[in-house]
Amino acid sequence: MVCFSVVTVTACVSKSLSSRTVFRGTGDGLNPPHRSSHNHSTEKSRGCLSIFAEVYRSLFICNHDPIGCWTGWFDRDDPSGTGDWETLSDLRNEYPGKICSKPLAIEARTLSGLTVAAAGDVIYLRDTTKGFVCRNQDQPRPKMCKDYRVRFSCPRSFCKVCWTQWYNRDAPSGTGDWESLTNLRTENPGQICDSPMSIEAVTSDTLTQAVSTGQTFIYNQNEGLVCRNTDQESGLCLDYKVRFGCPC
Ligand SMILES: [Ca+2]
Ligand SMILES: [Ca+2]
Repeated sequence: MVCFSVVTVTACVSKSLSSRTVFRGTGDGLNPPHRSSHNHSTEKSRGCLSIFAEVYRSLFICNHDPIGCWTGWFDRDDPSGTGDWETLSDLRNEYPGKICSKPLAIEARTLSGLTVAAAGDVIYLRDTTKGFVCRNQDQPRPKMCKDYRVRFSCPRSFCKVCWTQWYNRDAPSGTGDWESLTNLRTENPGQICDSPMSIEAVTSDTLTQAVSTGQTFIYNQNEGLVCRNTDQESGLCLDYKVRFGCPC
């Protein structure tokens, strides 16, 4: 996989901005943005546009989706018996078709969100062929395993995502633009899946991809987007809208 250099990106973006070209996202988050039809352009910027499209694609793949997609979180067992058994064979039986045949990575967290390292348990098994097991017998008595959930990274060919509608619940006129998943779930009950696989955010006016605005914010599928005015050089966030990618 080839990533373009920062120098190339900077030069290209600089040319684009000088010619007042605005880039728009295509909506699926995986394809390059296209140019708004009412913006000025020059031959230089058009050449730059194609470069930028490829840069965007490469940056997106390299920085945001390095190995495909993550499944939702799975939690089929609790540690009340011999331990917390979240094995791939059991999970596949309970959730047919939800996990790819050859996961590329596995992540385990406690139900409260702690990493394995932070939880401090002795883990018996954690790999992409058998899954995850924490045995109570491996913990110093009388400690038991914590309750874990797991998810798996799968190849791109497995990544089927269905997008929710766009949400824009807030404007940055107060402390910032709060499009947090918690707030959106509260205000739109039952509309957003339990474990979104991805998120896309764009500005509400020009549909610019959030990652291209240069602003600082929290931005992930587990928390949504939270942009605080105090974190911006300009002192004001742009107005964003968000949508979430869910398992189909
Ligand atoms: Ca569990
Ligand atoms: Ca907003």
